[in-house]
Amino acid sequence: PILTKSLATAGETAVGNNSTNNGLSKVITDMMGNWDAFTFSPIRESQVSRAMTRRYFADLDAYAESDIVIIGAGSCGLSAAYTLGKLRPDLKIAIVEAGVAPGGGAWLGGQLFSAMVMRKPADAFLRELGVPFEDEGHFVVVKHAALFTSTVLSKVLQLPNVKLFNATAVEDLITRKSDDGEGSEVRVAGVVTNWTLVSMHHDDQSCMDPNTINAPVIISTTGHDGPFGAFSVKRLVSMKQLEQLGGMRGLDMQSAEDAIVKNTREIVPGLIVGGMELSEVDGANRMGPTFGAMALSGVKAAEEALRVFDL
Ligand code: AHZ
Repeated sequence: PILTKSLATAGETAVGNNSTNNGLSKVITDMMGNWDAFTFSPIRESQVSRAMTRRYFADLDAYAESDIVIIGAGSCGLSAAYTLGKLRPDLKIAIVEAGVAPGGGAWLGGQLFSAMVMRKPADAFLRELGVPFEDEGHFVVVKHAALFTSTVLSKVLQLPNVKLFNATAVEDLITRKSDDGEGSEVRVAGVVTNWTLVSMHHDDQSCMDPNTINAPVIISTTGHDGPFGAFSVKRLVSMKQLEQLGGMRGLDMQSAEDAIVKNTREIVPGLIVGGMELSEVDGANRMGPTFGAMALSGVKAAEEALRVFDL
């Protein structure tokens, strides 16, 4: 554990809302109907710039050596971050998400149909988060997938030992010669990152060098292959650490979810793969719009990370 308290978290104040009997805080209710007298506290533009950049660069500095990096902030990556961040407040956990908006494919329950289905026993994770659901027997339904995603996201972001770097793509893996004696040529020892917008312009701009994060354990949850996704496992193939990918198979909800959770594991030393990225390694079926396996694969990835870490 190498947690150093970053500038971003130093001196934070807890905010209570002092709610009145109408449910809103007294400060807000006093403001309402009194807008003529209203004014914001003074500020200078440079203060805003410094407030943001000082914290961001302090975080870049602090998290350049992380304990765990999670690649991808979809339902699996966020579930892993929540579990690890809660279990081990002493570990420094960086999440790197290529998109501006974290959440991956979990903002809608499937197609455009709002509700999110989770098969039991994944309701345990919803209870853990405090996300309400309707019980339909063998499965439960959250009224909107965004309720799950925003809740897990807000809990993760409140953890002092987790930093989300969004709009940042993992462009490569850092590797070292392996010393595990089990036939693996390399161990993964970190990630190479770049602003996503920069990553998208390597073809039409001259070299724009990336940044790095060292960490003894990486959890990759970049989703199934597509325009992006399955990033780490495709890279393992191109660096000849995996012979080939199995390729995600057709949809079979019944078997797919068990397989993803049970097979969430360290693929090469230092790299754990979870969620739908794993289906590309194993040639496993997809499960479509049911999300219990993503949450519990995240929990299993967290457990594997602590085991690999030997802590
Ligand atoms: O932006 C991606 C998404 O938020 C992010 N990501 C991908 N490549 C990345 C890279 N660097 C940083 N190189 C990267 N971030 O990874 C996230 C993946 O989220 P996801 O929701 O696609 O994956 P998941 O495995 O958490 O959940 C998948 C849920 C399912 S199942 C399914 C089906 O069976 O068809 N489809 C989906 C979306």
